[in-house]
Amino acid sequence: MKIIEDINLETKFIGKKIIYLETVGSTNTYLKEIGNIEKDGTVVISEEQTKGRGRLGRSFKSNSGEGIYMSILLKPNISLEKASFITLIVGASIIKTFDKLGVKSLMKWPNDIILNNKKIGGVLTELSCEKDSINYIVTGIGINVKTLDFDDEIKDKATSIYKEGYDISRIDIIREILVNFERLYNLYIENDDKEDTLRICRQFSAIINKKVYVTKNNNKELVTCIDINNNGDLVVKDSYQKVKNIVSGEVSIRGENGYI
Ligand code: BTX
Repeated sequence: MKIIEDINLETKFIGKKIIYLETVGSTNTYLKEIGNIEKDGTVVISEEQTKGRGRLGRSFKSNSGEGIYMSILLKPNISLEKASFITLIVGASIIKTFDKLGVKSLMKWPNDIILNNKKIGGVLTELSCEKDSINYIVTGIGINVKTLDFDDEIKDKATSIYKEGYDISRIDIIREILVNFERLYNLYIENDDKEDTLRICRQFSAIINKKVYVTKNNNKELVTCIDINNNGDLVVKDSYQKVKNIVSGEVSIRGENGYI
């Protein structure tokens, strides 16, 4: 295990300590276990994950050396219901990073990053709570950077930056994500300012103005996405033209004719 104290990041606290691992089950699980003793902003990066996790018990394939598998520890003084917005902040930081690096990625609300209609990565935010207060938050980022071959079950919906024709180093992506994240996160935590994050989520949305299936507890409904509201909820219109807000959490979104 290598601990990098500073990789010349232009940040105040995010990534001031980076724990670098060759392999781990899951960077989120690892960081959750040491969340009490490590300081706010600590980052764990692994070359490989053997049990990379997605949402709702799903797995995230994390081949050695092929992607970014990274988690950030956060200790904000916020109420429980404000925590889910952090997933959108992370997503917006990733999208903004790629935009700057010339990669036109989109966000599939609330946590997937899409390139050319396929998934290049995702975000998994988890909380450690006591009663109604947050001990700490771990938010994890998985991005396929160099992967060329995907397992059969995901090969139709997964891709990587390299596979789509972009040769960008992982460290350049990581640096830019952490800088963008700290800025958007501070705006939110210090001033409750969500404007920039929401603007990016709306402008780079893969699903606004599209029909998608929303699945919750085996209930599948075809809706049209209209907007993301100021709370970060997805605003949709159902088949009876009724407008509803969808809160992230237990829902999955699928395109009308496939993944997106
Ligand atoms: P998700 O639940 O939206 O996506 C998981 C689903 O995506 C899987 O069920 C599978 O269908 C598909 N999938 C699996 N692996 C890949 C892949 N490499 N590329 C594209 N599609 C895939 C998304 O969850 C959130 C993923 C967060 C991963 C990070 S990595 C660092 C941190 N540690 C950890 O264990 N998870 C997070």
